[in-house]
Amino acid sequence: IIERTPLSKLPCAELHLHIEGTLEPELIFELAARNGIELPYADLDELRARYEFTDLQSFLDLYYANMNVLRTEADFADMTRAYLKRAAAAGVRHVEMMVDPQAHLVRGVSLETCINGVASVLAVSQEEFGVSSALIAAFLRDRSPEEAAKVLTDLLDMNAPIIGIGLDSAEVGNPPENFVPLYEQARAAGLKLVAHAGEEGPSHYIEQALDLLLVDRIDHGIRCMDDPALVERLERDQIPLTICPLSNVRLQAVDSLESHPLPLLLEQGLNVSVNSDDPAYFGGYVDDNFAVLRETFDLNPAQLAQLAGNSITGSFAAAERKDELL
Ligand code: ES4
Ligand code: ZN
Repeated sequence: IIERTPLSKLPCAELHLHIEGTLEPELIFELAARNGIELPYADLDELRARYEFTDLQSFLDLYYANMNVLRTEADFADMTRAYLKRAAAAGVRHVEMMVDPQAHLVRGVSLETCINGVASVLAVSQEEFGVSSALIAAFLRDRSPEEAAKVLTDLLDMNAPIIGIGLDSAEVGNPPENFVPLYEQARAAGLKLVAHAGEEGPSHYIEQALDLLLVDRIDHGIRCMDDPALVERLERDQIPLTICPLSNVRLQAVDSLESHPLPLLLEQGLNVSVNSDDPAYFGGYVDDNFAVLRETFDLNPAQLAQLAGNSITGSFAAAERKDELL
């Protein structure tokens, strides 16, 4: 019998979550039917058979294809509500979620539809689910920096309720240095800054995100392991790394969960947290990520509490909310 500390005793924040990555197969079929969209899969099993990935791109192909069912504000709202319900059950008390506006704009879905659909539910997340929340607009690094700048301008013009910007999608060959003007624009607007770096890309991209984009937090960052001086810097400056164990395993960013660097980074005093990334695609939510970590590495209560605490200190929540959760 495995002794389990109830996760409910560890309130945590989820800092690395793509809301479109919470779109479960059942909801994909429901939204397709509602919107009169014919799916290229006969049934749930046929769709589920596609969830085997060899790298980031093989996942992104399915992730973007499945978004096709998101057409109306209600679709975005229903997806967001389903996530918050599941996250609350996982012990999440605060979430900073990313949305990919460009992935919808290219399909002819407006910024208003996507942002208002998600934001309408985030506005009541505390009252309805006991989860405080914030929204981060993520930009697709495999599309042009000019397009990203235009979308950010539109978001600012419409007063979109975003607290920050992020950078995601295909990493290798699309370095942070390409997005310096975008991050300057966001910083000038008072937004927080995060970026995926060192997921599949080299450790040098993590340094670029810190030195050129001036990010507050790194999403993933696991490739810092290739550069001991960088690991030391991340520890010294307490740069939060939002780690996603099941994602890294499913996308083969690590050879196996057993070889995941999270325990080493935790041991070395870095601010690492546990996150689900795209839970509908990678085999689980935050509680599932904690469960596999605990089973694989036999983490003790102090280590689990440190991970949960890091998620709160690494968040952009107001000081009073952090005090409540710590
Ligand atoms: C993503 Cl796991 C991951 N990496 C990069 N971009 C993404 N967008 C959604 N999930
Ligand atoms: Zn991600």
